[in-house]
Amino acid sequence: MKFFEILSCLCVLLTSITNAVSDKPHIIVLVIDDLGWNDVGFHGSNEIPTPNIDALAYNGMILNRHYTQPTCTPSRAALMTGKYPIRLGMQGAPIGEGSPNALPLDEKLLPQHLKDLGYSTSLIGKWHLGYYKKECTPISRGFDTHFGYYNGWIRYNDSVVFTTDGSVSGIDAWENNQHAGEKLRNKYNTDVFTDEAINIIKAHDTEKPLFLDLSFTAVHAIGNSRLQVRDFQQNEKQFGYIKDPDRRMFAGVLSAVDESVGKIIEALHEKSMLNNSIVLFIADNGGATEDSKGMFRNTASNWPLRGWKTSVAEGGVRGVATIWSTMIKKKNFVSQKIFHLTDWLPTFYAAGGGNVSNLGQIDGINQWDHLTGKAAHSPRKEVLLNIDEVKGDEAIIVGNWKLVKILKATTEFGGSTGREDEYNYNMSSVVATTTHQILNSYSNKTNEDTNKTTHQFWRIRNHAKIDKHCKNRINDTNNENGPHAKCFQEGCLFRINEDHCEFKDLSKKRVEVVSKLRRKLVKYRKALVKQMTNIYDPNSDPKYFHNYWSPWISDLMKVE
Ligand SMILES: *[C@@H]1O[C@H](CO)[C@@H](O)[C@H](O)[C@H]1NC(C)=O
Ligand SMILES: *[C@@H]1O[C@H](CO)[C@@H](O)[C@H](O)[C@H]1NC(C)=O
Ligand SMILES: *[C@@H]1O[C@H](CO)[C@@H](O)[C@H](O)[C@H]1NC(C)=O
Ligand SMILES: *[C@@H]1O[C@H](CO)[C@@H](O)[C@H](O)[C@H]1NC(C)=O
Ligand SMILES: *[C@@H]1O[C@H](CO)[C@@H](O)[C@H](O)[C@H]1NC(C)=O
Ligand SMILES: *[C@@H]1O[C@H](CO)[C@@H](O)[C@H](O)[C@H]1NC(C)=O
Ligand SMILES: [Ca+2]
Repeated sequence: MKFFEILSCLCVLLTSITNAVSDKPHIIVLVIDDLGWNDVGFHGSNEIPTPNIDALAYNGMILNRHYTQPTCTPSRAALMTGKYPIRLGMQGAPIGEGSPNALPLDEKLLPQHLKDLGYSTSLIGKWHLGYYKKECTPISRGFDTHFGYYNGWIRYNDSVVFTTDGSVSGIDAWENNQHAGEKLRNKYNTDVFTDEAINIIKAHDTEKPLFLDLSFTAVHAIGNSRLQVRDFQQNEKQFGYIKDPDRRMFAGVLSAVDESVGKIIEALHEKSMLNNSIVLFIADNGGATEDSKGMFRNTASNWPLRGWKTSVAEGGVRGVATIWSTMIKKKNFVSQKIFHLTDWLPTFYAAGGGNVSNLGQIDGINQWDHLTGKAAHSPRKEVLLNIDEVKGDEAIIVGNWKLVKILKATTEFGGSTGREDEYNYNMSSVVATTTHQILNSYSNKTNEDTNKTTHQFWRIRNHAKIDKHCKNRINDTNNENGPHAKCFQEGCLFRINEDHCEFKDLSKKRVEVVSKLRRKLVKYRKALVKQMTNIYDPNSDPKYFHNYWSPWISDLMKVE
């Protein structure tokens, strides 16, 4: 027997011993791409029913101040490393198709840490952290399995993706580094990803803890063709009451995600895993609203927040988030505490029984004791939202204050309010979901009458709505010359715990606060690694790789 064979036998033995006594929670993360603050029913919109997502939220803990990065790649880098993207050179634009950039290979990622604790790890859907060589792809970076794609988006019906200028295109669909285009061709990818997730749950050996990262294409736009739904005619009928045809498409895309959430909860329940699971539902960044003018606007709504995807205004970085687990102390609750994407790495590591001091220097803060009620106070008091040294955007929150400098083009208010008279929110339909029935069966309120539940859920929804903090904003039209503070040159200071809509600049009145926050930014700037820039490499053209976007650089080629 060779040495490494003995070693691997030993490992198997050791793992099976720890398995037998393992009570580590399963961790399920649902990442929705470019979902807006006001797209879910539980934040107050009546426009698009999201009964399963809302049931998850009302039964769990709504994280009403969960901060992300302004765009996809930086957010996913933060989630995977527990570090602010400025430390990785990933604070700028998302990785472009055929661009030889990637999350630095010396970083140890969330799934790798969880594997140390005995977890099986699976990624379904989007990666977007680089693929120019095989070593950068999910399978090489801690995921036991991956079914999905490497770039920032794919078409919902056939996994094709184009470069931004539309000149080059190819298929982006992979299953454990093998071509998987056929599995996504002529199907709707939200459904395919959901079925894959259910298969992983069904096949899971429950003695082992599972980390499942389900990262949807939805509700990301697909270049200039915007969005795609499962069945266009049916969708037009179902959402005919929404006047904007693009928003009707958005409603269909989001509804499919809502159905998926219900199916995942059901699968976990049927497999008897849910009682020992953490389910986290998050947006990776703010919605790309109708006003965002970019190629990737999806008619999401961040109303009443200001700004959109790419912005460090709240609309770009205050993401939808809710968490459910029997282990979480305060359920049926809206948390106003600050969370950041980087927190999940140490939080999950701690939940899995790891000692967070093994994680080294990270920006993420372990929130597990806070979530489970072992610690009375939230450990996070400040968050760096970003420093983009090329665009000039930057923002930091310390305590009640936010110091922010933003590009003019991304600070307007916009998005559908979903509060028009013709819409009604149907709480009964939330309580009627199987999702609610299942989640409720794990609570102490199985015999509670429906009226009481309905009443409680309305109360939670009122807490999660932030309209009352944005009175000035409510009547403001989408107008960059409006009365709200401009933060393009000197930046603004907002009392963000009250002024959620960044209306009233206090920087001239509270100069000492400004100085304090500036000093913090100076300190962070010292740690900043110059951001990567996208350069399309023509060698990546899918025409050289059977029409697939594929890793195109091998280490051999780099030898001079
Ligand atoms: C997917 O949708 C696009 C855009 O509508 C269309 O051009 C393409 O032919 C579709 N692919 C398949 C396999 O139907
Ligand atoms: C975690 O690790 C640190 C440093 O190795 C050690 O001092 C501490 O006692 C450990 N904590 C637990 C709970 O094991
Ligand atoms: C609300 O949902 C319930 C349960 O699904 C349904 O029976 C009822 O018709 C709905 N009410 C309205 C006004 O749509
Ligand atoms: C969940 O697990 C706890 C502790 O093992 C047990 O007491 C409870 O009955 C379980 N609940 C359900 C709904 O299975
Ligand atoms: C149910 O109530 C018991 C006793 O009050 C408590 O110990 C337990 O944590 C509760 N379980 C849940 C899921 O809230
Ligand atoms: C907003 O507009 C409504 C209707 O025009 C009006 O009743 C309300 O007083 C306005 N609120 C504010 C804060 O201006
Ligand atoms: Ca995104």
